[in-house]
Amino acid sequence: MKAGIVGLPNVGKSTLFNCLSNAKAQSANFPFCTIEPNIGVVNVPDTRLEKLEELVDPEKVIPATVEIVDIAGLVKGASKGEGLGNQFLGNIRETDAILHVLRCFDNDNIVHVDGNVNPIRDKETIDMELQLKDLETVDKKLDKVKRAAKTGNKEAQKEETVLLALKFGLEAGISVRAVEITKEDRLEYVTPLQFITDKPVMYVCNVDENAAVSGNDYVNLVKEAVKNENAEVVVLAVGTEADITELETYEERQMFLEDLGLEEPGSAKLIRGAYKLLNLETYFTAGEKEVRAWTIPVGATAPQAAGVIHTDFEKGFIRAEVISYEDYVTFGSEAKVKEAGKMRVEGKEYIVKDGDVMHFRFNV
Ligand SMILES: Nc1nc2c(ncn2[C@@H]2O[C@H](COP(=O)(O)OP(=O)(O)OP(=O)(O)O)[C@@H](O)[C@H]2O)c(=O)[nH]1
Ligand SMILES: [Mg+2]
Repeated sequence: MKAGIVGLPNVGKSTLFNCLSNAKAQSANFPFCTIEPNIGVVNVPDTRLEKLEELVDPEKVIPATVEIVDIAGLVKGASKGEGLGNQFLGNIRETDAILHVLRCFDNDNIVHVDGNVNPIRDKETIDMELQLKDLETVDKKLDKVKRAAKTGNKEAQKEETVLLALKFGLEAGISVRAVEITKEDRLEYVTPLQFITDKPVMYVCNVDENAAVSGNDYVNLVKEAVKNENAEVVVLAVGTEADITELETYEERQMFLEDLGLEEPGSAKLIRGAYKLLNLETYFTAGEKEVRAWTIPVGATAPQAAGVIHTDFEKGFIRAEVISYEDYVTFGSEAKVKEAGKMRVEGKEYIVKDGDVMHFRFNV
């Protein structure tokens, strides 16, 4: 599961990637600086992990991670191959969620490919290219389905109706995720086609440092424009945060953040947002050797969660011993939780909850 950073050229995508990940991407003040996607594995900041570390005092702590991909900038005409558009769109298709970066800062020295700063127009440019690409997919599929529908095939007729709804939506500038289609029809006909505009999206407003806390007029416009999309809008001073990442010590970085008026880097919020966007959550294992956060898809069962550690754990799953994070913190240790009778024994059907602290019993 990975989230892709998408946007026009030169809006700060690679700079953002660099403040998230230790894998340094080339960033420079010219459009199309990035061609090949940069892939980074990013730790997911989680205060619960720090708390468990404090309580257990383990030899090591391992956070959850999420994969972030920095993709080349898209321009108008990308869906027709402009600016290596087809290759770049292919890179976006391979991701599971989209972090859409919008330039919301003024600076005459940083080139804007369309002449001036206007995040709403920029968003529409990107959306349109992604939608046009999806329209191609719909049209291809419709071609096939139409023939079958004509012969009276009921199933094909149903599919045709759904595809036509998508087609009309896309032609009117509506992304696949926002076209009104029933849940069943979506699963049956829409999901398998892996539309780009069906991927969950989060908007990242790249602002300058004096807007890091409360945003600016551009950000307000973005929020207004996307208010019906049910998408998160994150405000981030990307350039400034990239500078902060370069500082040597934690204390220095913290001081810098406080000067900006931030308690934690905006990038931390963004990473957690990406994790959520990918529909991922965390359970913990907590022992003296290691306290660790493990990543599972929302809704995973106990055996599936065990399988993230080792496939044998899943195959030979017997039961799970579960402590909720809150109970762990309230009672302060596994032994005390047990004493209080708050440790639960759960079976194969148990749906793991975000924050569960777990032990698995299994045989191989
Ligand atoms: N002033 C200011 N400059 C920024 C900010 N973010 C990025 N920049 C600058 O803008 C230029 C482009 O940044 P990149 O991160 O390379 O942009 P990109 O979106 O990856 O661009 P492409 O790879 O060409 O699509 C660089 O010179 C950055 O230093 C910001 O928040 N404020
Ligand atoms: Mg770049």
